[in-house]
Amino acid sequence: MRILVINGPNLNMLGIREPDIYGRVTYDALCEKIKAHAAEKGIDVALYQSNHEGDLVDAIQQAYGNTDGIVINPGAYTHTSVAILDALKAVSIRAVEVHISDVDAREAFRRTSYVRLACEKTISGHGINGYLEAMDYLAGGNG
Ligand code: CA2
Repeated sequence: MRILVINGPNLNMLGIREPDIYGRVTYDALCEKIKAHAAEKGIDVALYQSNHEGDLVDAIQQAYGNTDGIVINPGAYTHTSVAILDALKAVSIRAVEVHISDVDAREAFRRTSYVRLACEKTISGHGINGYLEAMDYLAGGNG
C-alpha cells in the first residue's frame, strides 16, 4: 500500500515556535516518525510539504494512479481552499484529514474545513500521533 502524507503551509516550522499548540517535535522528526511507522506496518510512504496552495494541488494530482491513500494536513488552507478540496475530489483517492491541534476548540474560523468534504475521516487534536493513526486507518488497521 502506498500512502502520500501531505503537509501544508507553516508545518515546516513545527517544533520551532508555538510548542504549546503544536508540540516540540520538528518537521524533520515528524517525517522520521512517519517513515519508521510506515516501515513497521509495511506501508510505502511518500512525504510532501509546501507553503503554496498550487503546489499542494499539483502534489495531489500527481498522486493519481500511483497512490492508495492520502493523509493531509492542509494547515491554514484547510479553512479556505476549494482548490485543494477539488483536487482531492478529482483524483478520488481515499483521504484522511489530520490536524495536530484540536481545531474545534480554537478560533471559530478553524471549525470550517473545505477539505473535510473529500475525506473519509478527520483526526484532530491527537498531536503528531494523528498522522500515524490516519496511516493505520487507510491501511485497514486500528483506526
Ligand atoms: O492543527 C493543525 O495541524 C493545523 O492544521 C495547523 C495550521 C493551522 O492553521 C490549522 O488551523 C490547524 C497551522 C500550522 C502552523 O504551524 C506552526 C508550527 C510552528 C509554529 C507556528 C506555526
